[in-house]
Amino acid sequence: MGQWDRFLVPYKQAVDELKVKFKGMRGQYETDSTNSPIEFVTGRVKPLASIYDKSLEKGIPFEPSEKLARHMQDIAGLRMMCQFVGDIQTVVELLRQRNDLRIIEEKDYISREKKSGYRSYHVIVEYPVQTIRGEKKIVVEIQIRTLAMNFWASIEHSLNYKYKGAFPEEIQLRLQRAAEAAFQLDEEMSQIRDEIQEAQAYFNEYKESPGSR
Ligand code: 0O2
Repeated sequence: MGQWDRFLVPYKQAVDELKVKFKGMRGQYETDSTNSPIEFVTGRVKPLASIYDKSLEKGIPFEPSEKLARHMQDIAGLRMMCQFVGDIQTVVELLRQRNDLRIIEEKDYISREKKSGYRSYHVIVEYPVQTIRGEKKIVVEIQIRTLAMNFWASIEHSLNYKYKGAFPEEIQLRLQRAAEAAFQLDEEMSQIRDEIQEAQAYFNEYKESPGSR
């Protein structure tokens, strides 16, 4: 096994464990027949090519080291998607209450979006994994965002690969307008949240016991 593979093993373990735990949170809401603030969860270990690009950007030597682990906080990354903007704070609160991780930093790109138009709430945590050589604390970035924010971010992210961040003016403008439209969509959906959730609860009940209404 190469040095990088060995370095990334505990990151993969952290991502795998947290994915199970966070999906479990959603499952518990379902069992309680309560609307879940978590719609779905994804996770990944940052691909080596992205670690390389970011280490160049940040001026960190590209080697599997403690220095890299300290300065690159998103080698292990989880994403928690929510239906409504209001759910995001509920999820953050759920994270604050957990005793299997320690919050190091919170970055609120929702109240103050990035210049690109990017919106999300980032929680950087320290999560201990148990290895055969003892406990290892792993830094994990958890991005919490609505489905609309996620849609925008994934489109912008793929365009970024093509243009390396240097978007033609026309595309830049459209992306900013699209970010604004996604924000408006979130606002509108929040306004009719009660109606939507009542319909979803009705549908879930129907799935469980058709013919009871
Ligand atoms: P990938 O491919 O998702 O891994 P900082 O040192 O705090 O200023 P840093 O470490 O880059 O900056 O952290 P930041 O900006 O808080 O968050 C990093 C991650 O957030 C990014 O990882 C993206 O996943 C996401 N992100 C931040 N800004 C944008 C943006 O404008 N558009 C999109 N689509 N995503 C964004 P990576 O490493 O860039 O990419």
